[in-house]
Formats: sequence, C-alpha cells, structure tokens
Amino acid sequence: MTEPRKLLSLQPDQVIMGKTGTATVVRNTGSHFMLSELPRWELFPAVLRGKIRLKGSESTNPVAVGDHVRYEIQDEEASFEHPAVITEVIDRSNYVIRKSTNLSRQSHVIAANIDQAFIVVSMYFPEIKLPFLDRILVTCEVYGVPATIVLNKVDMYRDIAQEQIDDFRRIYEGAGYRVIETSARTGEGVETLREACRDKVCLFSGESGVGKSSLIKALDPSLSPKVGRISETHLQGKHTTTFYEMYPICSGGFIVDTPGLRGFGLVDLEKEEIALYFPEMLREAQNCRFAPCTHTHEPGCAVKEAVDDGRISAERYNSYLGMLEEDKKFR
Ligand SMILES: Nc1nc2c(ncn2[C@@H]2O[C@H](COP(=O)(O)OP(=O)(O)O)[C@@H](O)[C@H]2O)c(=O)[nH]1
Ligand SMILES: [Mg+2]
Ligand SMILES: [Zn+2]
Repeated sequence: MTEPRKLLSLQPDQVIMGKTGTATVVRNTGSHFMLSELPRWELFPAVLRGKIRLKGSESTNPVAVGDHVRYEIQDEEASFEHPAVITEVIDRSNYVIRKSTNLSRQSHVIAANIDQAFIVVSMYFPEIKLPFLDRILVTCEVYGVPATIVLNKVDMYRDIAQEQIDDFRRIYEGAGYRVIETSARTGEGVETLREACRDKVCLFSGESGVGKSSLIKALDPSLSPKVGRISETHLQGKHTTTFYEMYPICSGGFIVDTPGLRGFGLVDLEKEEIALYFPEMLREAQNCRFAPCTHTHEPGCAVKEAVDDGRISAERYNSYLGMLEEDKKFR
C-alpha cells in the first residue's frame, strides 16, 4: 500500500480523509478486485463504481487483470469492509480476449497491458502442432502482444531429436521470434527465462501439459501450485466464471497463467489481413507485384519467391495457407 498520509503534519481543518491513486488489477475474485501499485506487491481490495460496469461494451468483464486503474479510498487503507473504489480504467496498451464458444458472441478479457507473452510448447509429450502454434502467434500479433516461444521439456527429447530442435529454431527464429529452450525438470534455460520475464507483466500460454505451471514454479518455487488450476476443458462454453490472476516472481516480473492454446480465441480476420500478422511475410510482401496479394497464385509474388528460396519457411507458409482455407471456421 502507499505511504500513510502524514495527517499529523496538517492542521485539523485541513485534514483530508481519503486519497486517490493508481494501481494495477492483479486479481478478480468475482465479488471484488485486488489491486497493487506495481512493482510493489501489496494487495488491497477494490470494487467497481457502477458507471464503469455499464461502459463495458460486449465484454463480460470491463475491468481485467493487468488493467491500470485509478482508485479512491475513504480511509487510510482499503479493507474488505471499506474497499477502494475504482473510478477509472486507464486506456490499455493491449489486451487479449477469449471469445465464448457459444453463440452469445460475448468475449472475456483475459489480461491487459501485457509486456510479453510466452507461448510454451514441447516438441513431444504432447507433440507439437505447428499450425496451432502459428495461430496463437498470429493472435499475439493482432493483439499487439510481443511473443516469445518457450520450447520446454528438452530434457525428454534432446538426445533423440536435436535435429528437430534445430529445425524448429530455424523456422521460428527465421520468422523473427525468440526461442528459449527450457526444462522445468533440470532447470536448463530457466535463468534465461527469468531474465526474459524480469520487470515485465507476462502472459504464459500453451497447450495443456506442456509445463506452464512447472515453469512458473521453476521460476519461483514459492508460488503456489494453484497457478495451473484453470483447465481448458473447464473453460469450454463458459465465459463468466473464470478469473485470472497475476503472480509475482521473486526475481522481478509478474505472470498471468492462461489455459491452453484455445484459451484465447482467434480474432476475426479478413483473408487479406492474415499475412499482415506473419512478420516474415509482411516483410516480403512489400515486393509483391500486386497489392493486395493473397500470396497464393499471383505472378510476381515476392512471398512465394521467398518460400521457394527458403527465406520463408515452408512450414509457416503452410500454416498461412491453412488459415486462408479455414478462415471462416475459426470465428
Ligand atoms: N521431463 C519433464 N517433464 C516436465 C517438464 N515440465 C513439465 N513437465 C511435466 O509435464 C506435466 C505437465 O506439466 P504442467 O506444468 O502441469 O503443464 P501445464 O498444463 O502446461 O501447466 C507434469 O507431469 C510435469 O511434471 C520438463 O521440463 N521436463
Ligand atoms: Mg498448468
Ligand atoms: Zn504476394
């Protein structure tokens, strides 16, 4: 909490009861929010003022974890009896949403103001599916959230799959993404990951079972195991009962754990827009003869040329073609 006001230094008739401040939403329990003035980790309860609730458009939660809010408190310190009142949500730099799978088309903001997303994958156990990874990377690009790929469980398959690991790095580093190899079991790469998280608000996402919770515990053993409690199946078709939470890492930085890859729904994209969110295609597309270009059949397509001579990986290009095809299905 903020420094107590020095009430004693004021004349009695100048005493102002209550104060205002700015803080970050670190938890949403349903009945109230917990705020902290990051990077300090001193939580205090807060509630919404009615009008913000009304402003919340089609999203089921107008205030999300990661939101920067202004608050007012009546007393010296907020308490559950007298919580702080959130008076304003400051404009978000970015956010990720999850669309409900039912027909209501409602969306739920998972987290806001994310500095870095870590997309956790494993080459095996569970076996990686590149088109799924590419879809999540596209989603991050659309949301304006910088993504880093974490290739976890390397202890389990490095001996048998070094070549595949090298290929994986070639594909994704070539596309412009950082790849960090880790093992939550042996601790390999954990220090690198810790550095990448330092002083940032981070989002961990990835298929169930890839080791997100294990990595978070490897980063900070004091964090509670309930980090990974939200399961993807639990979320299907629901949109109001899930609450996300931010966890402080002792070495600096904050993590929001999210459920599997389907956890954040694909955004609505027009066919012509998809290539804009493959950074390496965007780079090459400037040299296409026609604009717009779908990069499929057009003569003088610089993207296809780049695929042919290996500057764009065939795997990424295939994911792109798949997204063009399945476009409608993912809405
Ligand atoms: N060998 C090995 N197993 C791991 C590693 N990371 C996680 N696991 C195991 O994989 C399983 C799933 O891990 P968990 O952290 O729950 O995955 P989450 O669903 O992504 O949160 C657990 O049995 C972990 O012990 C790793 O780096 N190496
Ligand atoms: Mg988990
Ligand atoms: Zn083209």
